[in-house]
Amino acid sequence: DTIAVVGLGYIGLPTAAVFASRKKWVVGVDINPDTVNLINRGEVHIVEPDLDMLVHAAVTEGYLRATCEPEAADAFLIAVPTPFKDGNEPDLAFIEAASRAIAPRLKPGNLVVLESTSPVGATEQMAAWLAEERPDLTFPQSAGEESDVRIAHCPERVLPGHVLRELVHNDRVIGGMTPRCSRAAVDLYQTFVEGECVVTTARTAEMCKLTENSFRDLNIAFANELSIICDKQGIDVWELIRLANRHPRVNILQPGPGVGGHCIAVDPWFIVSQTPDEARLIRTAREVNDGKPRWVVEKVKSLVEELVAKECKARKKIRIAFLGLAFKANIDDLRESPALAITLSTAEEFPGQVVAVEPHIDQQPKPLLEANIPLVSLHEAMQADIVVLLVDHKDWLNLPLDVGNCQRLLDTRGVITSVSAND
Ligand code: SAJ
Repeated sequence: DTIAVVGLGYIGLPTAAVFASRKKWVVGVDINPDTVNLINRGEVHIVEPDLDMLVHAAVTEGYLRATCEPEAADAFLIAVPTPFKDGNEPDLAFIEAASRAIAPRLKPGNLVVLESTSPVGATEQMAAWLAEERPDLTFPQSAGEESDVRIAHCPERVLPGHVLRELVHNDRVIGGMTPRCSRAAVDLYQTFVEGECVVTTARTAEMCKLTENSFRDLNIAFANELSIICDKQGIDVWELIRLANRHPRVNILQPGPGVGGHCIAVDPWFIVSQTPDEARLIRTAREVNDGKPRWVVEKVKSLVEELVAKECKARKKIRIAFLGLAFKANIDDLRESPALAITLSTAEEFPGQVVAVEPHIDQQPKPLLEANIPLVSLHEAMQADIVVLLVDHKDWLNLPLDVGNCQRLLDTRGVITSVSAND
């Protein structure tokens, strides 16, 4: 059996490599020739533990190769981005392009699976694009169980940083356009999935993925709202959450500087854009989480005013250090990172006064370069007048804590529990 994986990004490449590691013939398809060449040399363009080894082995053994042009295969997996266009609707242009690109290669008996996170109805839309390109073949929307081509949605649900483990061990939700389509997709995924493959409809599978990320967003928003309330009330939110979580039916997540990454901060908007009048909680959670970085910046500004009022230093001389730039702990990914956004907007208010520490990257990223924010050592950062912890990296485990009269520490992640300010 040959499997074509269209889109060799954070999901497509690991999935292609895992199929290849189970001795399936895999052709990876990507529109970017640099990505294709790199993979054909056995190298990878994304950072994910053990992925480099797996891809290298798969390419060397000949089970995985990459190309820009789709080829005939038994199953096609589409794992392309679905960005949220201009802030008001999901953009299916990549799914459309991928569908039209594979359509000429389709044969009776083929299976096409959409893996990309999608709004409800996207799988049916994909099937419609395929049918438009191939009037000579039959598809489930018109031919039902007798269709030549089988179509299913099987959303990815892996956690960046643990992709290879979660790909194998997580349960998979498989939504075929018909039961026969679902069965074909289950057979395919059972090649490597050790979790359960649970069957449903395509629309339910689409909504399921959006629901999972909205659930997490909502619960983080609750924690973030509590952190702002507690700040006003003079209560330690971390202690509060630890105590409340001792209740057998309470399990509050952790507040932070905001929600980053390309999934949780985006997917809930898919639901809001399709059902704006009904999705009231989901929208509010997004707004609460999106508002948190601004709150942190305001907090930093008030700390500056405090130091000025205490006559510690002139406003222009106050140095502010940010610990962590990634969108979450122990990764190097700066995409949609609230930590990065906070660092940049503080530097706009206090140009030349901001430094940052990010142990997971070696080179100063472009936005930092442009904003004149140097990357410094942890030791140097701890000398700043205001130190703001933004990411709970393991690297801060033994922070040198010696907060003087004229120094301020703002911990947005509750890593430092025993800060003793001397004043
Ligand atoms: N965060 C908090 N407090 C918490 C947990 C997370 O502030 O208690 C923040 C993180 O710091 C980060 C953001 O939320 O900025 C998102 O991080 P995450 O670890 O919750 O999730 P992602 O974006 O890395 O991956 C999510 C996962 N979804 C769920 O856990 C429901 C993953 O399983 C999905 O596959 C992925 O989205 C995706 O691709 O959709």
